[in-house]
This record gives sequence, structure tokens and C-alpha cells, in this order.
Amino acid sequence: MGFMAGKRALIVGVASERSIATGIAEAFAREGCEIAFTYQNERLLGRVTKLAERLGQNTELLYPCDVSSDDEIEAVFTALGKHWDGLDIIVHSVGFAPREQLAGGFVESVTREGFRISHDISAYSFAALAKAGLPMMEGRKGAMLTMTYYAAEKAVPSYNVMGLAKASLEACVRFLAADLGAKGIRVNAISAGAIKTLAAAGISGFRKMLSHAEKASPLRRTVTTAEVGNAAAFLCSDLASGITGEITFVDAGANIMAMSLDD
Ligand code: NAD
Ligand code: 0WE
Repeated sequence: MGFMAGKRALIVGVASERSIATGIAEAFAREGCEIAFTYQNERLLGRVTKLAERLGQNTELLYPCDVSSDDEIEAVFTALGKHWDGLDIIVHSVGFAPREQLAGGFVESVTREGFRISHDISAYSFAALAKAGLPMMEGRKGAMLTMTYYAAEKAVPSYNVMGLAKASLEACVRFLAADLGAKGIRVNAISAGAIKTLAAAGISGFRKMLSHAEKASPLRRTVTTAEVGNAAAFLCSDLASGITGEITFVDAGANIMAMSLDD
């Protein structure tokens, strides 16, 4: 029996087989968790259906959800409540800034609209899911998890306004944890090292970033979505019952280095 047996999770953020959310779903399913999924738009329904089938999950529990819409977020929990009498886990693996925000210098690229959209989709949406999901999660040792990146703490070239959005997301983890702790709900984040997913495709110089991470991390390599998935399964399970409000790095140790290694 897996360490998540009897748990029910909603996973937001599957877009492909390479998504971090896919690695999380694989680990959850292996550990005996039941999973419902959302998908951003109809274009992604096929992918998410295939994943749910492959993991032996109920393909009725797939819901459209563009997180910029309060109505769509609300509708997910209304629909899920017709199948499940409660929910133990919400995974938020969503990030977005308009493409032109992620190129060139920060001052040159940042705009009021680019700032608004990146913070809405990448940070507010975590609070919005917590707010809408809370009624189904109360009274059952629940856990919420989001995905962040080191650029919340240290300036990473080209990550630009997404770095500000991740800083806001990490503060959101702490405020949610402080608020929901009394209800038995834990809230954490994983700060993942760079991984080649759809969200990384087309970022100029991403390959260079990966090869830098291979040289600069203590483990001399990048991380996989399976490794992020395993840490996510731990953090969302009762094994992590004493952990809340934390940002856990799954980055082969890269963040602890002050200088790059030379072999
Ligand atoms: P991905 O492209 O597979 O996943 C991003 C997801 O965000 C997609 O499923 C997409 O549908 C969803 N999304 C974007 N806008 C949305 C909206 N308006 N409504 C609903 N969903 C929306 O890429 P990924 O790398 O798996 O990214 C997942 C998370 O991990 C993001 O928060 C990202 O910032 C974070 N992260 C990624 C890396 C990396 O190097 N890949 C590193 C650290 C953190
Ligand atoms: O969080 C991310 C990527 C987030 C992301 C990616 C895109 C690409 C497509 C947000 N919005 C968009 N918008 C699009 O139109 N990462 C941690 C991966 C990443 O992205 C970078 C990185 C790293 C690492 C961008 C610049 C520099 C480093």
C-alpha cells in the first residue's frame, strides 16, 4: 500500500507528458492517491485524458479551468463535489507571463499589463484555488502545494517580472500556511531547478542554463520531473505532517552554491 492511500488530490497544471504536474501525478498515483485533473483549455483535454487513463484514474474527473476566471475555478469544485465528499490535496503547477516579458532587460520589458497578468496567473491563482477549494478540504489533514523558482530570491537574467510573481507566490505560501494551519491544512512550495518543459521551450538560452546547472550544482546534473514528483508526494502526504509554509528546493543543490564548481 502506498503512503498516499485514501488521499484525494486535484492537480492543476498538466499540459504535456513533460509537465512537472505530470511527474507529480505519476508519483501520487504510484503511492495510491486518487487524482482529479483540470486542463487550461479544450486543446489540452486529449493530453490530460491520456494521462488519467495511463495512471488508472477516473476520466470523469477532468475539468476545464483557466485560472484567470473565478467562474471556472468555482465550477471545478462544484463539479468535483458531486463525485467526492471531500478533498485532501490541491497541487498548483501553473505559471505564465506574456512571452515578451521573458526576454531582454527587466526595465525594458516590464509593462503594467505584463506585471498584472504574470501576477494574476502565477501568484493570485494559488490563493484563488485555496479560497474556492477550502470548503471541500476542511477537517481532513489537507495539503496544498505550488511550484516556484529560485529567481524569487536572486535575480536571474530574462526571468524578469516572473521573478516578482514567484516572490509573491512564495509569500502567498506563508500567508496561506499561517491562515489555514488552524484548519489542519498545510501549505508548501517546491523550488525546482530548471527542467525542459513546454514552459521552458522557446526561452532563448535555456539550453545554456541547463548546461550551467549541470556544472554548478553539487550533484553535477539537472533534476527530473520524477524527482520533483517524489518530493511533492512526500510534502502532500501525512509523512510531512510537521511541515508547513516551507519552500523546499529540488534542484540538485544548485541554490546552496556561492561560486561555481570547477569540475
Ligand atoms: P508546463 O508548461 O508543462 O506547465 C505550465 C502549466 O501552466 C500548463 O499546464 C499550462 O496549461 C498552465 N497554465 C498557464 N496559464 C494558465 C491559465 N491561465 N490557466 C490555467 N492553467 C494555465 O511547464 P512546467 O515547467 O511544468 O511549469 C509548471 C510550474 O513549475 C510553473 O509554475 C513553473 O513556473 C514552475 N517551474 C518550472 C521550472 C522549469 O524549469 N520548467 C522550474 C521551476 C519552477
Ligand atoms: O517558470 C518558468 C517558466 C515560466 C513561463 C514560461 C513561459 C514561456 C511561454 C512563464 N510564462 C511563459 N510565457 C510564454 O509565453 N521557469 C522556471 C522556466 C524558466 O523560464 C525562464 C528561465 C527558466 C528557468 C525564462 C528566463 C530565464 C530562465
